[in-house]
Amino acid sequence: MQYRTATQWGVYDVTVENGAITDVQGIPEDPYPSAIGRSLLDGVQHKARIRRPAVRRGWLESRDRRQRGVDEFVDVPWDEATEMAAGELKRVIEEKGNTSIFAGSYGWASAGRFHHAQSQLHRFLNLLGGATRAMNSYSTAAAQVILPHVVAPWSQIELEQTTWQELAQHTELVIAFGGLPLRNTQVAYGGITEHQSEVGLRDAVARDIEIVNVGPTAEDMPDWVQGEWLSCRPGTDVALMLGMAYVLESEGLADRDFLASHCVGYAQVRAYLMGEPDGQPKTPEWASAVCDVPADIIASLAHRCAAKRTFVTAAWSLQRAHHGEQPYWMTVTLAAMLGQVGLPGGGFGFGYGAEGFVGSHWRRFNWAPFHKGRNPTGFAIPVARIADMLLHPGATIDYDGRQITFPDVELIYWAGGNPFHHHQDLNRLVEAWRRPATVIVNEPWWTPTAQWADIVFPATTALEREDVCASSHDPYAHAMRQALPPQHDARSDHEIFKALAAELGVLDAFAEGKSERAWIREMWEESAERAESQGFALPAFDDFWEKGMHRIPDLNERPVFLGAFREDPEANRLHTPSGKIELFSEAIAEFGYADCPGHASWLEPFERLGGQGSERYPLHLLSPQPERRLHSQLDHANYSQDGKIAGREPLTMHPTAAGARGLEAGDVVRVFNERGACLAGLRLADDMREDVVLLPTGAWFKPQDQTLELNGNPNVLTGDVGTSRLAQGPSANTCLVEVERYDGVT
Ligand SMILES: Nc1nc2c(c(=O)[nH]1)N[C@H]1C(S)=C(S)[C@@H](COP(=O)(O)OP(=O)(O)OC[C@H]3O[C@@H](n4cnc5c(=O)[nH]c(N)nc54)[C@H](O)[C@@H]3O)O[C@H]1N2
Ligand SMILES: Nc1nc2c(c(=O)[nH]1)N[C@H]1C(S)=C(S)[C@@H](COP(=O)(O)OP(=O)(O)OC[C@H]3O[C@@H](n4cnc5c(=O)[nH]c(N)nc54)[C@H](O)[C@@H]3O)O[C@H]1N2
Ligand SMILES: [Mo]
Repeated sequence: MQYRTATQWGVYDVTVENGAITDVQGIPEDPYPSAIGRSLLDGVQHKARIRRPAVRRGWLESRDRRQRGVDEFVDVPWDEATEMAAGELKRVIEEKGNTSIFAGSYGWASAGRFHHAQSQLHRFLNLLGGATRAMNSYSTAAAQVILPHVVAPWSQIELEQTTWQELAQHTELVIAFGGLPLRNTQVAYGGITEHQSEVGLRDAVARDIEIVNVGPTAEDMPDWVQGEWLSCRPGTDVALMLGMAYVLESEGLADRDFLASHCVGYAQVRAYLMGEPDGQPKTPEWASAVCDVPADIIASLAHRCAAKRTFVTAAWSLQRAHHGEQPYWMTVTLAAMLGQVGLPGGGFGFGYGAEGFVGSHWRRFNWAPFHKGRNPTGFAIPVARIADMLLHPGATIDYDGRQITFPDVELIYWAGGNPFHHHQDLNRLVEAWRRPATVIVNEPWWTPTAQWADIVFPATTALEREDVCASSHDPYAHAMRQALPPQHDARSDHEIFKALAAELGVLDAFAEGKSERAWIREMWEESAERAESQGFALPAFDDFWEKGMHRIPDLNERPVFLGAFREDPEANRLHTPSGKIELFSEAIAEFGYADCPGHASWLEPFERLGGQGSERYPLHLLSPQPERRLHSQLDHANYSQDGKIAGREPLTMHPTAAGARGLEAGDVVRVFNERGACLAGLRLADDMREDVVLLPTGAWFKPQDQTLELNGNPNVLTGDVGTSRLAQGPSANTCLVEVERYDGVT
């Protein structure tokens, strides 16, 4: 039998024979189906599945916290495990209050609107009085906080910015900081039907657009693009852009009219460029010493940008770094100086090689969600400050002009994420994670986070339940069929919370007496009302369910991003305090943060090549997204494992750097700094910087002890430092290391 399913990396037809998955095929609508789909073949029915509810022995016997992550687990029947978890939730709420429950529960889980693990968890906890939540994302925390001050809310930029079609038609020069790694466009949050990024980029290439990849590796641009590669040090893009801006200003190439009519604060930027406040003009020579791009190349890049219809774009990775607010503010500043914001194919945009929906022209539509209700505590921390919160209850941090005081967390509940994948400085997280009394996790697989819990509930995967996949940036809705019975004793997150809700007296409010199918139908009907108010119709639920797929109508025309603002900045004010692009922000300046001053600035990160820390650790480690999986998901499956070297995550290095260390391709290497160490399998590439190494995220955290991680998880090396007091985002890409051969036995 064939069943249609949807994932965060595409839609597939899955063949099931005799209860086992035997084939996975992309659907005809998808021009570039992602090969990650293959991991469903063996990854779903796998020995890594959690078979039954399990409780950690130390917690069960003595409420121990220190052996968390080390202890063995004991299988416990569903009703007993449910009683234990409910009892603990009740105790913590009564004794410590609701903010002592941390339900940050960040993570990507699976596609499907109803079985959205985090929404299920939040609805359940809201009915108990709420919990401490998390805000913003690991993906774009710095962007989400800085850009509304400067130009527009992040969600608007993400969904409305320039399309690939416009780029192909109007742009002459694309400057891509961090390249356009199509590898990442396999994925889109909530699901993706047509993988169109490669279509868009191929169109642009066919029209002979000049494309420049500025970054640490040529591999961030497909080789068929045949563009230029400008090698720069990671984390120094702001200096490079300032060098370009200096040239524009000093040679009279900045668009003074646009800066005067559509922006505020250019005077302060200009003064900074000329070195008035700090005695340092931001000349190309100055920039070159920081970013390692020759000064004449910086100057000529500025000249080329000013002479052409230029699109300046930056990868999301640039802002996942210390002072990550600055590269995005500077990207907007540079584009504003070029004066092409709001012109077709001109201006700025972000993440064209980050997710598959970016730059798509499809109609945006907000499908009805599974309603979470209101969090009565109203309390949230910046998502990446979790270890700080657990380690320092009662401490106060700055965030976007206000202050947040950390609660004393007694219980963590996680559903649909993997903090032992996503958080930085995992050795620090280990310490922090052992502070609360109880950790409860819903998971399909024995991931590191499940292994680091006290009570583990086995969750079904998307293939073991039914749902609807539909996301705000994709024109399709898909009926996700149940292809397999729940494996072993697994239950859907919804069922898990229903049982807990029954135990705690909120079952009626949580489930409203509805079956899962009834919820899905009701969400469809609410979406149909929303569609009607926007002038189009959805089919009746039963018709949709029978057909299995529906495509909403395209828009006739997509307006040019910020085009109306360009035409009439008074009538079409931006949502910034001045209504204009804020190259200098009074609001941010008034916060008085040294690590995020009033205009885009070059600020020394806590470590960098050619700067602090590089004498001891001469290699910059970047941890980009993995080619063969979504983060840590299905790392146990053959498709991910086939990409390993010597059984470990591949570390990519330049042959000269490897030679200097006596290393060869295929070697097991030890990657280390003062925060930690991991093993990896060595891969060589000669089209990258000699002082950079790349270790993708997502290998399952497997510590031999505090001093060595065995699978190649880069987050034992990264620093757990907020981007700044403004956004408090993650700084994963600010990281120096050394690499040596590993001859030990593991
Ligand atoms: N060093 C470094 N670290 C990074 C990054 C980086 O670039 N460098 N990137 C960061 C970014 S951008 C992100 S978004 C994060 C991603 O971090 P996460 O989103 O936490 O990573 P995933 O591996 O997708 O975790 C999802 C988990 O949900 C589980 N799951 C799947 N379906 C279900 C379900 O139906 N129910 C339940 N209960 N669980 C389910 C999966 O098994 C998996 O363990 O990582 C961040 N970490
Ligand atoms: N296959 C796959 N695709 C994914 C994901 C996945 O897990 N797997 N995850 C998805 C998620 S959650 C997200 S948030 C996006 C992330 O999208 P991004 O954050 O854009 O992706 P990364 O792969 O971390 O980084 C892209 C490239 O930026 C370069 N780079 C890093 N630091 C710098 C720098 O300081 N300067 C310059 N110029 N370049 C730099 C690196 O060489 C890297 O290859 O990807 C999404 N796409
Ligand atoms: Mo992300």
